[in-house]
Amino acid sequence: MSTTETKCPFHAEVAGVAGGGTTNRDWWPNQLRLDLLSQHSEKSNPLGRDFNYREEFRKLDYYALKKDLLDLMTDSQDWWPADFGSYVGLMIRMAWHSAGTYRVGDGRGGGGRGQQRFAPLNSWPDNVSLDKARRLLWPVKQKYGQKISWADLMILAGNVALEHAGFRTFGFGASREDTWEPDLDVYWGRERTWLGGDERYARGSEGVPKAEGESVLVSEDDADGKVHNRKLENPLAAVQMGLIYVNPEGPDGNPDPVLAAHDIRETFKRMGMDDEETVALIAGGHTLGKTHGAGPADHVGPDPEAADLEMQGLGWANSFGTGKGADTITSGLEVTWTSTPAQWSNDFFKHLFDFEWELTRSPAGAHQWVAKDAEAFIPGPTPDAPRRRPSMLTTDLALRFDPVYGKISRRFRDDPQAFANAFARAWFKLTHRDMGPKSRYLGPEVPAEDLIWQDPLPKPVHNPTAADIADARAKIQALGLPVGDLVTLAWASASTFRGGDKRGGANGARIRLQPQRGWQVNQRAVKALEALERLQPDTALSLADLIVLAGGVAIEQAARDAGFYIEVPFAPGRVDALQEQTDVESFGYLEPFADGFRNYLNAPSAVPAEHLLVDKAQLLTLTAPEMTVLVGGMRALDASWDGSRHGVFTDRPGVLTTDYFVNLLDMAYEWKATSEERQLYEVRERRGGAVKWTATRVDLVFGSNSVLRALSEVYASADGAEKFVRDFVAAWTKVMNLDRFDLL
Ligand code: HEB
Repeated sequence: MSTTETKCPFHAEVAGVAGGGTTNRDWWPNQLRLDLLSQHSEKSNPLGRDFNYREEFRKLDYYALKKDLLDLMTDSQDWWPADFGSYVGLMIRMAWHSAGTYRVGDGRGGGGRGQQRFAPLNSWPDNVSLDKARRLLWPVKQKYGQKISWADLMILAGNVALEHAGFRTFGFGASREDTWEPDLDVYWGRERTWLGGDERYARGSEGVPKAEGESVLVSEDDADGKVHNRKLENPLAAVQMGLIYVNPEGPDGNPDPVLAAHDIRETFKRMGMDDEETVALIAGGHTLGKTHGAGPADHVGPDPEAADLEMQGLGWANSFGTGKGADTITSGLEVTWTSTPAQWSNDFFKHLFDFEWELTRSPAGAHQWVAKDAEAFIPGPTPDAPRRRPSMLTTDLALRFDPVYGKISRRFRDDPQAFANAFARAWFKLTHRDMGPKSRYLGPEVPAEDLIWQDPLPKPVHNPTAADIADARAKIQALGLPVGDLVTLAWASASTFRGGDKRGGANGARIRLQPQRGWQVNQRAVKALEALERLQPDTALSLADLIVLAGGVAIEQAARDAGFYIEVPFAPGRVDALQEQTDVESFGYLEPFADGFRNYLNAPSAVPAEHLLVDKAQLLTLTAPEMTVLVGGMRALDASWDGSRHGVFTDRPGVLTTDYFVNLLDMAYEWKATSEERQLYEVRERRGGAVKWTATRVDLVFGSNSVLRALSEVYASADGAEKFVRDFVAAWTKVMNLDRFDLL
């Protein structure tokens, strides 16, 4: 892995068959990715609409499963013999790589969806040999069938491996439901070679493509006097294409532990890990198992996705020696950290500080470090293999030579209990932080303690009756606030939800807390919020419920004004979180750079705003029709983030009409760009040339993109008005309830 730059497997083209040939994406590479909004449909899922994983999991004999997993750890198979007679290292690495793709920046990636089974992850250079780990698990998966998902099983196998090694884990929660096809939405970077290129970095003063607004980065000159001025593109959390995090040999293969620490700090931060968690995780993981680089990388065959049919989904066939056991080539590094690689210990830190380290090369030619003047007391992977000296990766030495990591590492060396405790908690966070609220966790090993990264919610204090709700409705109406104000507020509250990690949403009313309250995009919403905050004590509802109810009341009013009597469904039961239950930094990642639904764009963007709209819609788990009806509806309702009228193509703002679609598609108007920078447009009457409205790219894309235009035509048609109101209310209600896992 680290010694070669494998070419992307572009095969001879499959032609003359359905789906073959030059595709729309080849002709128009910048086409809007509406396909992201129809992923993982029922059509790809063999379990069907009625399958309920929570119910299925309840039928699982959890402890029997754990027993089988424990037994598996030492049940070495001839086709892939266990190092040291134990698979614990392999299983822990599988679980870590499953969870470790998570990025806090957009909440995508992570172990919650069983994606390691599919490309690209099943074939990432960093995931070499994990195909074997999953194949070893298959008999267990087969035995328990749908009662345990692959996604849960991979993480649980990591936990059981740690327990097998004598480590006491912090707990385990299930509920990671499998997907059945590769995710299309996760941006992994734009390089076209594995581990190659560095397009994700802007260097020096050249500046970053400002697609995601800010650039979080490594600062210019750090205390150590070295210059670290390369900037990693957001929301990426790995330094190279095909890696989970960082290059084990150091930045671009430069074996400098201090520079490696900078990459580690940046990438682990993007998974939401601080320095202490990072040190604990790396050292804890590398307390067990070994790395594999018995020979040159050119002995290794194609990855699973590129391998021949008869490989049956396995990849990286190895022609070196026996191709397995002591001859295994995985990373190309050949390191064993501790004297008991199948048993938990404090050896990692002991060795890290007891020895001085000498730069050497693995049999595969990769940079690694060996303990100077040490005896050869570390076991080899097989009983007959000679003992070796302790060895480390460049990134391991970072835990000693970075001043901040070094301090933490010394503390852990001297206090094994503190280390074990920190690792247990960090491992639990690593493997659970993409699962959403703790209420979703299943199984007998869910820890009682609330953790701040779970975005905890208080126990409900309100239990409103139908009369209470009716009373609150009347009081909301009596406030006399504009429809657009209340709709913007409810949207602001609910639309922080991210399908990837199931964070955000209206429950908790965190819009009243920092940081949401201070976000630029919420400026207008906060005004309506203040009115509802004053009203709330006179009602029997939580503020979170009141905000959502008020949005519904406004929409009902707007529909009535358009001639439709429709009830916006309302499911009470939300609670109000406290500031101390809200990690300000971590919630900061939920701030939208763009929210096309409210016509918000934080700054001029290299990525066209309509693409950012699709990105946001995908986080909200919306389909293209839902996105369409919501944008059209919110424009009609005059619900832009700042009260501006871009895209409000109607003479009756605040009324739930189809005017947005009708006027957008009307040939009586023409559209002209007025400002390149802010990407604004004027809509003029063709006859006479008077400026009728203004618009953004997000508005005009519904007329310009052929698929969105087709959807817009449905609502612009003479028979579209009632359907529009119904569809809008349905999509709106979906958004309001995205985080209501209690309703499922
Ligand atoms: Fe690790 C292994 C790197 C972190 C756990 N790693 C490993 C290897 C490498 C690495 C290269 C080898 C592979 C082979 O086989 O060859 N890591 C790394 C890096 C990082 C890490 C660079 C960042 C700094 N780990 C980590 C973590 C964890 C881990 C965090 C958990 C927690 N690993 C691990 C394990 C192992 C490894 C367990 C072993 C495996 C076996 O034994 O098989």
